[in-house]
Amino acid sequence: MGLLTISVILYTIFSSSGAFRVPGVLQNETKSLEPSKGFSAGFLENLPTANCPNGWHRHNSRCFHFEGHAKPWVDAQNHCIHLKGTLASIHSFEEYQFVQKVTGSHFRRAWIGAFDSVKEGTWLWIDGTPFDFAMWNPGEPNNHGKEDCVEINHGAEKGWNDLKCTALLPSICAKRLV
Ligand SMILES: [Ca+2]
Ligand SMILES: [Ca+2]
Repeated sequence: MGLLTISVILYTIFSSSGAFRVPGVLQNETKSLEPSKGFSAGFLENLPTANCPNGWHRHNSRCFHFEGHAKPWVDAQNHCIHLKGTLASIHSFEEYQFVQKVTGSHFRRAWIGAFDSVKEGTWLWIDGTPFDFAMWNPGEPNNHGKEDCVEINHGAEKGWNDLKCTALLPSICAKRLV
């Protein structure tokens, strides 16, 4: 038996046993198969992710992340800071449609980064960008019993509602690409 024949046999044995697979490649494969918090993975997979961290979705120059665990607004913001972002600001209808998709196929209610707790009726974004767009539901914002934080996907219209900041909701984080 020639050396070449032995090499071919050995290669066949090892490659079929997976011994030639690089550990790094295996890890990446595992990551890409991981559903995002086990929630609407198939739907979210269709959103672009280029240059964003795992679990974040790309839109223009920002990455967006859906946090499924319900929290008060301030805890949601702190969680976003921990992930090196902030609660998301939204500046156009097209951007809102993208953010709705990030919440999954059921368009779950979620906190975004708008608040009027500094001055009632004056809305600000926590990321410091101008408050130049809103998608309020009819009759909102109504500050009903003191509501200073904003949720999306509210009611049948799936628009925005001001809500008590202590309510427990999922949230949307965003960060700029560097
Ligand atoms: Ca208010
Ligand atoms: Ca309200």
